[in-house]
Amino acid sequence: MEQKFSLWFTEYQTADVKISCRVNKTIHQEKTPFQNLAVIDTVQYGRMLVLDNVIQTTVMDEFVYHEMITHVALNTHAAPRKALVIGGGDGGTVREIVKHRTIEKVVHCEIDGAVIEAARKYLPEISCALSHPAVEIVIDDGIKHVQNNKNTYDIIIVDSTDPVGPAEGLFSAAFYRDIFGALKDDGIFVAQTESPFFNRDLIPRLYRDISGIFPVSRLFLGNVSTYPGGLWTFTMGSKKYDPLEVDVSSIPKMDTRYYSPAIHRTCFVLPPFVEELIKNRDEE
Ligand code: AG3
Repeated sequence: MEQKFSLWFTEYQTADVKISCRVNKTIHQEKTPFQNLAVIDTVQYGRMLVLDNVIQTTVMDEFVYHEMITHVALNTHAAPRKALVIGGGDGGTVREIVKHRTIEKVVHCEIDGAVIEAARKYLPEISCALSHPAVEIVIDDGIKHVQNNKNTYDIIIVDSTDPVGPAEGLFSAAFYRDIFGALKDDGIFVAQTESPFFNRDLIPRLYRDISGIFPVSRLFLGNVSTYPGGLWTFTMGSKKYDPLEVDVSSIPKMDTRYYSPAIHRTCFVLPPFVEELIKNRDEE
């Protein structure tokens, strides 16, 4: 029998939980001005992007996250034309956005150009739309970008790393207010908001902040096998449209593997332990 290498990559998902993946090969490693970046080829998940030792995305399960962070919001908006992605240097979110026929322009604002370069070279399946004619790449701080571009976007997607290090400011009420200002009158914002098992302080705070700024706020779920706990949350703030009022039978047929019109509904059905995180405590 062929012997497998005993080379493993380990992420500490919390101080007390770790995930390990058997490695075929380290494809690339560098220290950027912002973080440590690695692309690793793993036996189970294929190539994965790792930033500061945290799994960002893998060729095997990236579709769940990128489809959910994109299509729920874009199919809630009547005609999204101009979208902004903050973070998401691997390009997966941009790839999903350009599947929408109304989209004319995607501004992709990533603070660390090295992530984009590595994704282009080593993760072509994920980064393939980065050279799409509608896409403009801006290497800048997303916080500055939303402050300087008022009333500009139909959709803003915050595809960030965990709320430590470079992404910390992307989980603040001040940033959400700037996002509100950068959206048009019927704009929609969505962010990845971590694990309902392990981030039980963060999620209620974010939800409270977002619902204090946007008339419509909704939390929804997807299942990302390599993220802590698997079950993952996304939070939407919308100025006008409610994702629960979408006529799902009118959603155009899309090339997706997780998102579907039925999932557009069911992703908002929250198990009680998740519902509890966003319950308005004043109403009790
Ligand atoms: N953004 C990373 C989500 C957080 C993952 N956390 C973790 N594995 N501990 C995803 C970037 C994909 N575009």
